[in-house]
This record gives sequence, C-alpha cells and structure tokens, in this order.
Amino acid sequence: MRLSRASMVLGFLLLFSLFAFAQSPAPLISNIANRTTVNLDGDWHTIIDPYEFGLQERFYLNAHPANKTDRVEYNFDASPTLHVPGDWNSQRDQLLFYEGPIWYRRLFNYRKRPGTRTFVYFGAANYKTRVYLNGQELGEHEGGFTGFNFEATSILRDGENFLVVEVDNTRHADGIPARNTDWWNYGGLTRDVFLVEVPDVFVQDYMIQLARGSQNEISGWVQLNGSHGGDRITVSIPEAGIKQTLTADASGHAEFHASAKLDLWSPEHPKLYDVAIASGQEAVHDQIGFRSIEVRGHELLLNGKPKFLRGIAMHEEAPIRGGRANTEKDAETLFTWLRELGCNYVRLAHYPHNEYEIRLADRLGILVWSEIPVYWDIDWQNPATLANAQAQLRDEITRDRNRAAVIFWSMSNETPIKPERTAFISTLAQTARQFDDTRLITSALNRVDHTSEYVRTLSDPLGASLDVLGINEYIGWYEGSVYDADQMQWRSDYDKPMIISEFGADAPYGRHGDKDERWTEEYQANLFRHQLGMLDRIPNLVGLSPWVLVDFRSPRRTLPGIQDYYNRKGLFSNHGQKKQAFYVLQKYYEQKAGLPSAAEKSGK
Ligand code: GCB
Repeated sequence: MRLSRASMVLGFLLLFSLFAFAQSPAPLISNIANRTTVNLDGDWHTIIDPYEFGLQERFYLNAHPANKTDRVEYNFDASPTLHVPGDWNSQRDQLLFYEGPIWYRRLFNYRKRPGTRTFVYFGAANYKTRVYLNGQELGEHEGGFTGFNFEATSILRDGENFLVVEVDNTRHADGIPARNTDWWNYGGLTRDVFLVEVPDVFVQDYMIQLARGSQNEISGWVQLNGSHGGDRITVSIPEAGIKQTLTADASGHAEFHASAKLDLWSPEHPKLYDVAIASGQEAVHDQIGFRSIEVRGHELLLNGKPKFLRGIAMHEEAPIRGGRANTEKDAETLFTWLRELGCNYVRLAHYPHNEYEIRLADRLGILVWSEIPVYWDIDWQNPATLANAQAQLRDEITRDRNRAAVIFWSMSNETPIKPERTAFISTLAQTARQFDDTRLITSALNRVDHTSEYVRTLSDPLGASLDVLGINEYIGWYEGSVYDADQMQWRSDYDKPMIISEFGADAPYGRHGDKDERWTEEYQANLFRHQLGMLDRIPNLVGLSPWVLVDFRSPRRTLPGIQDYYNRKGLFSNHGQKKQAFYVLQKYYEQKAGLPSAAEKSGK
C-alpha cells in the first residue's frame, strides 16, 4: 500500500497530537481525607503488558468481541486481580522484579447528582500513569509518590462505569528518581483511589498557617475552583475565636489574615484546631496546628526556642507484611516504633510518603523532614526533568502545607557537586519557597572536603541555597574505621544549623560476633556508640536521623545469607525485632530528652 504524502502528514500529526496533547492532571485537591468521596480501593482486574501492546490493542476500551469473528485478544474479566492500594511486586511472586506496564480495570456503579462535579483521585501510582474512563482518556501523570486527580464529571454516566489505568514503573534516565536508587522499585496503584464529589464551585486548596516568624498571626489564602470571582468564603477557627468572611477575586483566590492568642503545636503538646473553610453549600473541615519554625545563626527554633531533633530516617515500607506501606495501621506501627526509640522527629526518605503518616505525625507531635526523590545523579540539564521535579514538589507541598508536623522540605539526597546540579537544586529551593515561605529548606549532602585526616569541612556551594544543612556520612561503614569518629572534627563554611541526616551500618538481626566483625549486631551497636560521641562535638548540630528505622528491600543488596535483597541498616529487622543498636540510640535519646534511662526506671 502506498500512502499519499498528505495522509502521511496527517498520520504524523495525529500521532504527534496523541503525545503532545495528553491531558495533565487538574490542579490537586487538598485535604481528601475530609471530603465527600467514593472509595475505589479493592481488587482490580489486571493485565501485564511487558511488550507494551496495551495502547495499540486499546485495552482502555474494555472491549468484548462484538460477534464470533471479532478478534479481541485480551479480557480483563478473565485476568487476575491485584489489590488497590498496593504495589504489585509484593502481591504476586512472578512480579517481584517486574518493571514495565500493567493495566488495571475497575467497574463501578455511579449515580450522578445535579450540581456536583466529580474527580478521580489517586494517592500515588509508580511511575507513569495513563487514566481512561469509559474508554476516554482523562490524562497522564508522571512521578511515583505524589497525588493527582482528573475531572470526570462529563464522562461519568449513571449506572456502570469502567475505569482503566495503565501504570508503568520502568526506570528512566531523565526521571525523578533516575535509574539508580537503593530502594525497591515498587510499581502499581500504591495508594488509595477515590472519586471526589464537590459542588460546581469548590474549595480546591488553602493554606492556613502562622505567618513566617510570627507566633500569633495566622495568614494564608483559599483557592476556589470554578469561581469567576465574587464568591464569599468564611474561614473559622472557633476555638481561637476567629471567623472571617473573604471575597474571591476573579481567579477564585482570597487572602486571609487574623491575629489570635494561640495554643502552639509542639512535640510535647501537639495541639490541633478545628478549622472550617466554607463557601456556598460546602464546608471543608481540617485539623490544623500552629507553630513557628526558624533559624537563628546555627540554631533551630521551634516556637522561638532552640530545639534538638531526636530523629530516625525511614522508608515507606510496610513492617512485617512487606511491600509499600499504605494504610493507617502501617503508619501506626512505624510511628509506635520510632516513638519507643525516643524520637521527636523523622526523616521521611527519599520521596513524599503517604498522607496517613503525615496526619499521624501531626497528631502525635513528630516533626517531619519531607523529601522529593532527587536522588544521586539525575539528568540535571534536562528542562523536562526540572519541570517534573518542580511538579512533584508542588504536589507534595499542596498536600501537606497545612501540617504543623512538617518543618523541612528537602530538595535532594546525595547529589554530586557540579554547576548544573547546584543550579537545578537552587531553582527547586526557590520554587519551594514560592509554594510555602513558612518552612525551612534543606538537602542531604554528602560531599565534604577532607581538610586533614580528621577534619571534614562542608563547603558544598549548594549550602548557600539551604536554610538547614543535612549531612550523610558513613564513617566506619563506607569510609575509614569506626574509631575514626573519635577524633573527627566537623566544620562548615556556613553559619547554619546542621543535621546528620544519615549514618549507619548493616547488621542482620540475630547475627552476632565481636564488635569489629562486620555484618554483626555488635559492630552496628559499636558504630552507633562512636558516632554519637562524635556528634556531641559538632557545634552546629541541631539533630540527627540515623539510617534507618527498619530493614528495607533493595535490589542492589544481594549478599546471600546476610542481605538477601534487604538493606540491613535497620534498628528493627523487617520482622520488627530490635537490634542492639536500637538500645544504644534509645539511651542516647533518653539523655538528650533529660529522661531517666530505661535501666534507671527499672531500678537496675
Ligand atoms: C545512603 C543513601 C541511602 C542508602 C544508604 C545506604 O547514603 O542516602 O538511600 O540506602 O546510604 O545504606 O547505603
């Protein structure tokens, strides 16, 4: 068959339009937990598509053969299910290492209500996602750890609807993260899926926080969706005696300022106020804490007073059952363990964690470092990669900027020093400050100068763009000996607070030996003792988050009998057993908090 030039051009244009005009998600709706929703979690039928036939075969049509001669080579009804929310790797043995697309389908009944708009909301899907409703594309999304939503109002119908979602966890050199990390590349619809029902004009998002540096002035804004201006919005915080009526401008935006004597949120007293944002028929409720977080020289001030962060780093991995953590119960288990350790702070590595964790941190009074997965080396010079990182940052901040627990936005982890990287991350820092000027900006750095054998100096130019400096160091594990820590001095070119954001050693639970034998609990505990001694001599130190709360899965950790695809630097094993180093750190934190030690309490 010969194609005419015109039809080739047309074909090309059609193809181009498919890629160029794929819909982006609608602006993210915040506070999903307190909206009217229909939960679409459960067992979804799935088709694995390693050779990427799904698009060509139009899986999104959920088609059935129209007659006996018709060729339809796929069948969702006859295909196995995967549970949503959930990664696929830990649900089916044959998918443990799978990287590629899997298509999901969910049928649901719906009854449309007049005056209501409906969005399909995904808490997260790793990594690229295409969403189709009743055979029509709603749009696509990139990034594995942030929420996204599409408006579905005009495509939804009364009665049965079908939602088809392609999720592809292929790693990409220009992705965020890029191809190489130290965690499992869990694919799938890893967080809850909802339909969200809102009025025609609705409260899409808001920020209600203390103004930067203030302890009694609340300031913020409300953003309506569907407004042409003039809508009235009432913000009330009854317990603080605040009730204000605002008027939306032509873009649906309204600013808010109020002074009040507030009972401030802190780890010791995690006070949350009921806040209501009402407009038209809608009233969105939230529970919001108010606290200030600032830097003065190299001090970190919470509510105006110096604060020391007794922390731990953790991945979003479910304890005991394994796989991605994605329920309230998972969050409760992890936070119970870190509280038992004596923490008032957690580094949520290396990507935005689910909202259950952040909400729980707010209720329990655990301060949070939240991070986007700009990890190791990425495609620094690619504008699309920067736009992707900025979008992930925007959606992370949109979801969590009303949570008092979150004090740090972290831009990156262990990135190599080079001009294009410093420019990239500095741009991200600016972006973060535009979205939220009340929190502090940080990054975990690990390139330091060896000024002399026992002097390390932080002079990374990125330090200039940060409020707080995170340092990952592995003295005694990846570098030198455990005992080097006894003499090590730390300096910084910046008069800024410093956090040791990682140190650690691998030890499978129950593996014993003497304190100088690698891969033993004794080695890990000994390393912690020497590290903690060193940390006490760092003048700018405002906290630490050793690596890591729980052993976690990683495909690069293959050592048989020891790692077996787990990074073993946890203080807990993945089955929840405490290693010796747990008790070393627990004791240190008791001293830091001025508490009697467990041994003193029991009178031993
Ligand atoms: C690091 C990384 C972390 C790794 C850890 C390790 O520096 O930030 O993601 O898992 O070291 O165990 O090597």
